[in-house]
Amino acid sequence: MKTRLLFLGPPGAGKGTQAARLCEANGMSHLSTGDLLRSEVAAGTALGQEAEAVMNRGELVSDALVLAIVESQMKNFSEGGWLLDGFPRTVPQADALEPLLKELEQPIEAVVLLELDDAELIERLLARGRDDDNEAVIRNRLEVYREKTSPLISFYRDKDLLVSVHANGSVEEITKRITEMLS
Ligand code: B4P
Repeated sequence: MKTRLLFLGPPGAGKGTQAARLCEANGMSHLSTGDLLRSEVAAGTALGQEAEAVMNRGELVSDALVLAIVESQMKNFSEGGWLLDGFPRTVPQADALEPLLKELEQPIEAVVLLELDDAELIERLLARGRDDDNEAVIRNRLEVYREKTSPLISFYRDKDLLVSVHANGSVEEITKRITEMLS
């Protein structure tokens, strides 16, 4: 099974849910930039204070800030592989990731794109009810995804790394689908 992975997809597609299951089952390191940013916010660090308002508007935190977090965490990657969840989210982040992975001599093996239609995304996020999960903010996050993150689909398709998975159905079904695609 491929164990050096990126998870890509719109907000609410289940990246965090599926990433946690896959990493647990396969002994991979799970790096979620969303979770790392939320811990900085909860701890009230300077970085968290800078990120909080941006996240609550449904915008993306600056590339420089996210890259600083990712770079420090990559040193702790497990031998068993890793999964970057919600990172990269922009083409500049993807460009910056390449030399970091080259230095580690650990190239990406696959980029998993989780796809789901907007109505279901909105329904799931409203049910989750995090601080950034109200309808106006969710719609903005979907716009931001289309504008800034979706160009990564062709970026990774051109590198022959993209694997698309339908993210509808039960959590277990989707994990099975992803695992089969990566075997
Ligand atoms: P993230 O933390 O990455 O969260 P997300 O995209 O909203 O959700 P995800 O797709 O992981 O869905 P989940 O599993 O939770 O980003 C939050 C914010 O952080 C961004 O808006 C941005 O501001 C900032 N950020 C993060 N990374 C950044 C970066 N690289 N650059 C700049 N800014 C960055 O699932 C959603 C809900 O659906 C859950 O309630 C779950 O229980 C439910 N669910 C999951 N699977 C389901 C299923 N099969 N059926 C029904 N419900 C399901």
